Amino acid sequence: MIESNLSLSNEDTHHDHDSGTVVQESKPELKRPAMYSVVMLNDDYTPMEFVVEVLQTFFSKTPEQATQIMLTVHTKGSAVCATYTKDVAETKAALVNQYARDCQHPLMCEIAPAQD
Ligand code: TYC
Repeated sequence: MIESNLSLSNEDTHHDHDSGTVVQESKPELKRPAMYSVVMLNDDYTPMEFVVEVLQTFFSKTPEQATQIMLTVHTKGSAVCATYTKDVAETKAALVNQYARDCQHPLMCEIAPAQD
């Protein structure tokens, strides 16, 4: 049986008039998803130009934005590249880490719960 859940609260149940079966309505999925940031970490060896290329390629940054983020990582130790849902953040971090490995650079990204 197909029933809309849009006008029902989380606790609502229906008594099916034909069979007497109690139908638990599905919970409306209205909450915004948890968000995670991809955080880039500094190291002593990855060339600055490579970091800028990564930020443009994987995070669609302009050359100016990419340079600013790279310099923040270089001077402060880390910086947020971008914020996504958890699945996307995990995938972006893994893609960057694999690409850096493939290119034999120690550059690393990790993910962290976004600050609101
Ligand atoms: N610290 C590196 C250097 O001096 C540059 C760098 C910047 C490396 C940002 C990693 O995420 C990074 N060549």
